[in-house]
Amino acid sequence: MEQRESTFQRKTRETDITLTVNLDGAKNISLEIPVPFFPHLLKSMAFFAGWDLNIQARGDIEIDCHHTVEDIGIALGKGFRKALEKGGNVLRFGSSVIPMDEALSQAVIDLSGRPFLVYKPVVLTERVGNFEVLLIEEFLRAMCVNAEITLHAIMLGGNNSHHCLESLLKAIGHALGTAAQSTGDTSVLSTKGIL
Ligand SMILES: [Mn+2]
Repeated sequence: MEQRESTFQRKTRETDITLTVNLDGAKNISLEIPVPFFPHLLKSMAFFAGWDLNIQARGDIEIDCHHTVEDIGIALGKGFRKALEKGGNVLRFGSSVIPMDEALSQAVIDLSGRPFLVYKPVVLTERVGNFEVLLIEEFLRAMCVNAEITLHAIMLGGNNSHHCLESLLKAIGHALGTAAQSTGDTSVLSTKGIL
């Protein structure tokens, strides 16, 4: 089977992003992203997905971090889809419930080809450090739309915003890793015969 790895580059007036993702990696993760806290979340997700992930990003963060975070979502979604399509059939569904101390989050994924995000946060602080928490929804939507996946990202409880976000991104990573597991056979897991 071909390596399920892809590189995606995107340069606009707002951001300049180069991303490489390997779905069957060894958890080699290298992130150069000029946004506080966000790389911590991405690293958690990539680690539990079992990916290699390299991202080099620059962006107009003097305006705010919105463009950079959203565009990383676009790049990661497109990179994921491209890598996935190099492989054979996959388990398609993945779900995970992951705690971090008092926080508990659930992620349910269908690599359906139909982009859809359901995001249900608990009440969170406006920021974690200097990271604007609202941006996580922008990131997840951009990733889902460009990866063409359905994602239900649900926080079941928690008080500490750092814990809530980190448990959610770990759950998403874990569920993505499961859903993208190769089945090693030729049967497509759809009653339609195609995803
Ligand atoms: Mn942490």
